[in-house]
Amino acid sequence: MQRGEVSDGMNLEQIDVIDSHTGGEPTRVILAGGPVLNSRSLPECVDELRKKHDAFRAAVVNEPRGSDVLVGALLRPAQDAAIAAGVIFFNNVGYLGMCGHGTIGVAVTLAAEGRLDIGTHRLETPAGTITVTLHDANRVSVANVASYCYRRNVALHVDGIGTVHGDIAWGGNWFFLVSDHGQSLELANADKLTDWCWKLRLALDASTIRGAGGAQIDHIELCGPPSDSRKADGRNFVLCPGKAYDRSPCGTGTSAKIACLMQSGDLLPGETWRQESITGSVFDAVGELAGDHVLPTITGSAWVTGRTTLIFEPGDPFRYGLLAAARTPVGQ
Ligand code: PYC
Repeated sequence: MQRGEVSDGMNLEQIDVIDSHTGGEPTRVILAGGPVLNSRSLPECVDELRKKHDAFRAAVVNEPRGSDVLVGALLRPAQDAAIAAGVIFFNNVGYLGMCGHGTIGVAVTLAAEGRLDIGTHRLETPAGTITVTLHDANRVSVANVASYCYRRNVALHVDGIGTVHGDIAWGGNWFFLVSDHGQSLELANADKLTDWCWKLRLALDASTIRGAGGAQIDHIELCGPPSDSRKADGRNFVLCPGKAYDRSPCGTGTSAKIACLMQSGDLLPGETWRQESITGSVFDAVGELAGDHVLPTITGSAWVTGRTTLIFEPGDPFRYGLLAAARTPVGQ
């Protein structure tokens, strides 16, 4: 067996990774090792990973080697020579269609490894092809997948909270964007915000409210005013599918947000929206209108935080992650 190869989804040795953070939110890029996938298209690869090698996902990002907040990125050779690489993002409970902070982390990581030059490159994700522009060692713009607001002002009854209203929007993942939350979007309030949003998430799953084509809405985004209007135009708190909150302003969540703003005429094409997270990190977002969709470009910075070899000893009782067996994604 090759170094790091997973022969049956349960047979890991060593995997080389580089960790980075984008606006506080971590990304772990797998440089060497990982499952041998027989599928060609990225959506098929995700399916194969989910069905045959999910232990690999859990082992790479979950405790004791990672944490709930970590997003993993598995690189794949691109199908098309004009595309630099394919990338599959995953988290503590499953796989993401696209990940904005993760894409910025991947670009900065590949640049640090000498595998991506300053300039513009295309990457393939399960949600579609995106374009990244590496401005320097840390600063990256991501021209994300076409985004849109699907439904506005949808009422949701939440036990113990009452009725809240949200816009349902796609930015590469599905979001329920809530403004009438009455919550203080402060880092010191993160535990309370997490519990509050999780109640919304459970209520959404129990309801018939879905994204287009019946898709599960697995990200909750609370929107509010910025800490300082000289620094940002809005602040958010985004709760991800596995109950971890995004420390960055969330690239796909910011895309969903500006899609809603642009499609209601509250943000003009070419006008910059500065989206702040509860940690105070900021993404700049600008969009163009394209028919029923918005084409968002998100700009942020990432920094490499570590180079590590993950080791999977055969006798380790938590070889595949502490919570691998215990955790089941809501609604799946
Ligand atoms: O930046 O798009 C993003 C993201 C999604 C989940 C965590 N970060």
